[in-house]
Amino acid sequence: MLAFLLVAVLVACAGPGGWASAKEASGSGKTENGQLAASKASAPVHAAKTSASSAASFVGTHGQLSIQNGKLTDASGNPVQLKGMSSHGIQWFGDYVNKESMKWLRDDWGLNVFRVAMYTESDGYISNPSLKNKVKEAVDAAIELGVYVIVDWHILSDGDPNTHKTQSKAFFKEMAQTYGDTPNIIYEIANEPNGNVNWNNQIKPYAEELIATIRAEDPDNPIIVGTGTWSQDIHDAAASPLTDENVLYAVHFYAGTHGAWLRDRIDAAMAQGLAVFVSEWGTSDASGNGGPFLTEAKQWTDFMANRGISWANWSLADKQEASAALAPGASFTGGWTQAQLSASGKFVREQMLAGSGNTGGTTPVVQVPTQVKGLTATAGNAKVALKWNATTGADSYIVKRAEGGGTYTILKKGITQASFTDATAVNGKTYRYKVGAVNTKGAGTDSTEVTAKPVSSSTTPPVTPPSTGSGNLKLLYRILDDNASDNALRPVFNIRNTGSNAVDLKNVKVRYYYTNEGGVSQNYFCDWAQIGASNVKAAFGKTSGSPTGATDYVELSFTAGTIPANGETGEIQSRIHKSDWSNYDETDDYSYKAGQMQFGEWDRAVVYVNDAVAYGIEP
Ligand code: DCB
Repeated sequence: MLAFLLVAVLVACAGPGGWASAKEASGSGKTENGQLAASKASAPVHAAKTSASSAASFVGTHGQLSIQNGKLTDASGNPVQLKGMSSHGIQWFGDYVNKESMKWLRDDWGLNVFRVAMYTESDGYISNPSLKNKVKEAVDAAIELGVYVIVDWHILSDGDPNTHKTQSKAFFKEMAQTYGDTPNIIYEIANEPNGNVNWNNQIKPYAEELIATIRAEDPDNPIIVGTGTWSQDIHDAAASPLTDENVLYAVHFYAGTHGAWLRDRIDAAMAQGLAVFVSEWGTSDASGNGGPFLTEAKQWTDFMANRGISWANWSLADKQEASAALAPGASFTGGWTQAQLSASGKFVREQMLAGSGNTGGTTPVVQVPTQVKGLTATAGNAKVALKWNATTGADSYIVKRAEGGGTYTILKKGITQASFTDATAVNGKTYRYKVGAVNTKGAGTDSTEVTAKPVSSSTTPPVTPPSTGSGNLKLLYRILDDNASDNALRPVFNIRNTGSNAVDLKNVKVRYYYTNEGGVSQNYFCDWAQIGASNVKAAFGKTSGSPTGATDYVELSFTAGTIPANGETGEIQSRIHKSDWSNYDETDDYSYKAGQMQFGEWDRAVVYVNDAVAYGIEP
């Protein structure tokens, strides 16, 4: 609170409120900046927009950023460390990018910068240019909330930033024209160059062209430039830096993969005068999963704090992967309790709050939780399994039960997960259930009610595998990205059961055959599955007899679930990487079908039931 008051006083002294005063403050003692301030102040749209943010906001206080002596510096000439979150790919997790969530992050986490990660490929901007609207929503929100915002051109499978240079230039030109007159925006022109590209031949020429494009519209806001090998090769940039004065160089790290050697590289580059921005880092390993490695991550956050290096953490998403900050089902609009943060999210929030002058969680007024939504009841043998959506503001849940047409009584209090099994239900009786969420302020509105009638297992319909390796199962297949030479295989499967018996997934396997160039070990990730990604397991194997396009296979198996009669598993999104992250050539892979972006039957991947071929043709 004290910090808040001080800030308000400082800004009040600097001039008449809001954005213009911040700009004027930047002019004090610096003619060059003063002139810029004047020209920017004449841009009506954003002057008006920005003044909507409170004068004591972070950007209101710090104003125009620049690089001075290799450090990110505010309008008053003081070094400033920005800390915040990166979105996940906005084509997948864009729902978490909005003014409400950003406000929550600002007030409860101490965030002062937000990074919008707009993938170029993988269903990103190149095939879906309307993603630009999400970027603009984020920038507008950041301006209103008085925080900085990084617009990230998220190249990844397109390792060479020149691949989509034409689109990149048009995109940043528009961003700079629209937002160049606010001090909020920071441009990140190439997330992670990788593959067969290096600083001198591809990245630096690209950066020079992009910087010229941006500078024609915006003379001074910071530009972050990615470096080679997924933004780890800062030494190459240090050996041949760019001439623009307000450039920062990206280093990205994942605590389970990158350690002291990369920190040493940063120190060496800083000693050579480079300004470094860790515009993406994760507590996981470099796949985005594994860990979280919090001890290693703490070495990194301490390192960055000691040097004043700004950072953005990957990622604001509820994906089932260690680097995601939110628990599955967390609200899109903030209000997250500790239970709705992942282990990584809790850690990152602490690191963001550290030294921010914000004690977190004290500013927002606690309100009763919102109504519990999505309640379902599944009857079993003498039990009923209840599930619901994690609810904004909930510290715990209360399950209430009524028998037949009777009145409700409390069945269980203090539940901290979004599920509960009623093991006291009696077979043959009909029960009604409701769930309410509570916190220190009180109880929210109960959910709508659901009913269930448990029955003894002898009367539940049998789950039987098809008698023979029958024709009851079919495999539907599609690809998640159409880049056949990046570092990931991304087949998506959906197993369809056309028979009249449910099939127990424990008896089912799927094999996908391909060539493993280089023969290194590999890792499998189930990115998403309707049957639950954690129920999908994978093993790698080698074929015999050298069939064409199939040195190796990955075999999926399932620890739970059934495919209902005339039903499907739903999507099983798979991703396979080599342990050294080198590229695949998928074009000749036995089970790969180029261009198959929509589901279709595909018999070049094989479904087994009880280890006998049930569908498809082995290579
Ligand atoms: C970077 C990317 C980022 C990626 C994370 C973690 O990639 F900038 O997009 O995020 O680091 O790998 C992951 C998400 C996953 C998603 C996947 C593909 O967390 O949910 O499925 O992107 O879109 C890196 C960083 C470092 C290295 C390799 C990669 N490395 N990489 O050092 O080898 O290959 O993606």
